[in-house]
Amino acid sequence: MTKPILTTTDLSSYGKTARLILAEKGVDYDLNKVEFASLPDAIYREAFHPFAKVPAFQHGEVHLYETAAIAQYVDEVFDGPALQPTDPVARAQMRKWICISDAYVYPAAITGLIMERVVAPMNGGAANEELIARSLPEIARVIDVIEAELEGQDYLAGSLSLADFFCATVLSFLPLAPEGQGLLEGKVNVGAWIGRMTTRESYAQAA
Ligand SMILES: N[C@@H](CCC(=O)N[C@@H](CS)C(=O)NCC(=O)O)C(=O)O
Repeated sequence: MTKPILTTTDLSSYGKTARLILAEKGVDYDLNKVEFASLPDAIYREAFHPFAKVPAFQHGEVHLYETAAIAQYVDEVFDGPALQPTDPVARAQMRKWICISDAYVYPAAITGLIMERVVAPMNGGAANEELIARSLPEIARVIDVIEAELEGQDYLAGSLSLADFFCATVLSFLPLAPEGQGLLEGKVNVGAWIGRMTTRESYAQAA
């Protein structure tokens, strides 16, 4: 079978989710690392991602972008443990949590906090304090909703699924910012779940 190629940057949460899923499935793939600064280039947009994001995925003639699509394809095409439930309710729950990750978790935690508090200063810029202040209640809401969902269950869709690799990966970046660490304090279900996820072998492989 043709060896797939994942194109991503260092420090990409979505790229990490794709790498985790490839690792969980035991897929042998090549990693094509690009720089954030090169994403807007016409050549990158044409070859990989018209909207100038990572990750992008290639498997023979199949070219994909959008992490949820890549994750579904990898789970369905490659051997290894199934990461999508077959039960329609659990499957819908998984889809719901992937949508929540894209619509609320990533924008609040990564765009609103980590990019500002951690990445902007790394690049010599100043954090947008107003954006951070607006994002903190959104992050708190996301954590509270997940804390309640995980009462009495180990994973978002009941059993381990693609959804956990989306949401837990984003939230695992929070301790990089003091405010993020603070918001996680006392959230025992979320803390245990992030611990369960980040101690998986796949996290070490995708580090
Ligand atoms: N909807 C896209 C989002 C991908 C995305 O936002 N990736 C971030 C890195 S985690 C990115 O490429 N950011 C570059 C930028 O916004 O300039 C997906 O699901 O793959």
